[in-house]
Amino acid sequence: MLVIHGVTRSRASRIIWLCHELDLPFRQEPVIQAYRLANADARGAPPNTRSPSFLALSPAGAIPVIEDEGLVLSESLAAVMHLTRKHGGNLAPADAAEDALMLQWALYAATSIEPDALTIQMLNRPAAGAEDRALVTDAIDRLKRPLKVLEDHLAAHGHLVGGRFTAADLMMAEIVRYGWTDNRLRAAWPAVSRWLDACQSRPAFKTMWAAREAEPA
Ligand SMILES: N[C@@H](CCC(=O)N[C@@H](CS)C(=O)NCC(=O)O)C(=O)O
Repeated sequence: MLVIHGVTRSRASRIIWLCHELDLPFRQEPVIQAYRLANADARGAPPNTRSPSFLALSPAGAIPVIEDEGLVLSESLAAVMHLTRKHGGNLAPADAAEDALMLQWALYAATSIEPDALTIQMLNRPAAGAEDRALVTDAIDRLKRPLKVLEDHLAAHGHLVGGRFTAADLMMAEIVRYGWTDNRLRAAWPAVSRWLDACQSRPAFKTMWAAREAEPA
């Protein structure tokens, strides 16, 4: 059976959402981010990204990691593409061109959107000081260019690839979600907001989200 190493409050959420979309059984090993623990190296600490057993599996020391029939794979988007291609169906690329487009959108999300979207999620707190608020505003400004690309594409096509919900939408939605914790983005990009709401109304997303919410913050 597929094993997913990583708590749901991590980028493992992408893979877990996909598994629910595909009705794919999996076992989850709840490895937690070391930085979330007071002492990750203490005897008796829960399995975490600095645990020797986890580092033996994945020297990069980051979750998620999957084990699939002997294949050990890190990088959440690689795992989503691998499982999508392997199990097929409507979320998978129908041909080489769709495969290339899905990869294009995944890489665009990871390189042009994720770093600033994460900054927004991590620093946008009610108690944020002036410095953090300025960093969030800078991140919102930098996102204008890639979000305009996304807005125009979604306004014209409704989805990223093939006129239907695919793994490309799933990967992008999980990255855009980080930024949408700031209402300025929701107000500025209506087509992206409508598309994100539709992605998050899918039963498979809701199943993943319920599991995520059940974990300690
Ligand atoms: N690009 C990687 C990023 C992995 C990553 O940074 N994971 C975070 C959690 S979402 C992590 O494990 N952080 C803990 C650490 O680096 O110790 C992916 O998409 O899988």
